[in-house]
Amino acid sequence: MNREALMEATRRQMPERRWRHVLGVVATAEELAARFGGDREQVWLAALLHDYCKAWPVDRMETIIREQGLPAELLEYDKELWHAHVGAWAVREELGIRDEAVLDAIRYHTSGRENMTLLDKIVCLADYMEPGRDFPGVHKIRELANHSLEEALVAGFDSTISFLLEKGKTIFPLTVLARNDLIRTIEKRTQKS
Ligand code: DGI
Ligand code: FE
Ligand code: FE
Repeated sequence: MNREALMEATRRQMPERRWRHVLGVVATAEELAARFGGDREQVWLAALLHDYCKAWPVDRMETIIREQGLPAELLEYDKELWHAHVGAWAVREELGIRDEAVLDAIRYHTSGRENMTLLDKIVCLADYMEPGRDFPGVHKIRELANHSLEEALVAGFDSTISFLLEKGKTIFPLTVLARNDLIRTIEKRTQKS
């Protein structure tokens, strides 16, 4: 599929407002790649497809998790986490995307994970700070992103974790592991310099 066909296939999955968010993530991810590196094609593709099934009905996602062998553990956590894993499955099935690095960036864009790749970080951070985002702390995240992907991402995860604590919700273990790992990466870097 060419770029135009991929964009059309993605736009059809979601309402206009979500599509504008996706375009914001694509533009922001491209800016981050210009600053920090990253394969332009992979960045574009993963950013475009990251929320592919965000607007799908929850029971459709649940069925896919159960029947396609996705991690059953997801069902015990917030439904907001499901679209990332189901999205990676869906773009492989429906659009023929086979690049595992792109599929991983989609799969982990919400939770994060340990040892996030440059591509994972760019997509996850762009999702936090695209121009349409407006939540307490987003300015700080944009500022940190001028010099450090990792520091900006920690600020992003901090805001999500605070939000979840505030609401009395569970925290998916990968989010805690991702944050710990990023903090250690930042610490190692400051010890060296
Ligand atoms: O799909 P988007 O709205 O663009 O953003 P996203 O994929 O980052 O989803 C974020 C939502 O997921 C946010 O409202 C918080 C919710 N969420 C629920 N449990 C967790 C979680 N996010 C993370 N990172 N970790 C969780 O345990
Ligand atoms: Fe998402
Ligand atoms: Fe998103």
